[in-house]
Amino acid sequence: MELLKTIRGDITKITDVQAIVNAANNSLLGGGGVDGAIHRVAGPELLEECRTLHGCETGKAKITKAYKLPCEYVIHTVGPIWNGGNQNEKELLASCYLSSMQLALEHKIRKIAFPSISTGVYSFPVGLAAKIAVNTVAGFLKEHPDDFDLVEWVLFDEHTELVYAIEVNAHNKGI
Ligand code: AR6
Repeated sequence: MELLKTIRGDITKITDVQAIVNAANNSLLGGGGVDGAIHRVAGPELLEECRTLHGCETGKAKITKAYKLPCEYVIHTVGPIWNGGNQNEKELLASCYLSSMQLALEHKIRKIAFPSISTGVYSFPVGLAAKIAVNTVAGFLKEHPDDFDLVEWVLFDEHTELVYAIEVNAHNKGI
């Protein structure tokens, strides 16, 4: 079975993982997009726990319980805002994936779902984001070959799903 997958859908409805990743902002106090959807479904206790974390730096990640979501944990990471590409955006996006995977490892999370971090409100180009996402996670899995069973990207729209699927398929075929 392949470790890396893509699926089209709503990440708040995913039932086959222990953790979902939230594309949050520095405050960790909620927002629009996938962040808004996660807070809505998890309920107000998620915001209460997030208040105790005192925000998160761009490229880093923090973990909470998942409350009413059908998984155990939410890993909140803060993607970079795309600003033309010369402001460390690529490295910061890679750092989001590494920080999230590292937290998952520390919590013995073997199945995890990501959204397309930074490609909505934060305007990161989808093709570049997909390459960074898949290459970074694949590199991490290579260093931790026995620690994960599934990493899936849950993509909200058809175009984003297609772009990530191309990267994941190329990786799975060893291209
Ligand atoms: N499930 C999966 N993907 C989703 C969902 C969902 N329920 N809802 C939206 N997406 P965005 P960003 C997709 O804007 O660019 C928030 O206000 C969406 O179509 O959610 O990292 C935060 O608080 C897009 O492909 O995140 C921050 O302020 C992808 O998720 C800011 O937005 C990411 O879009 C973060 O911006």
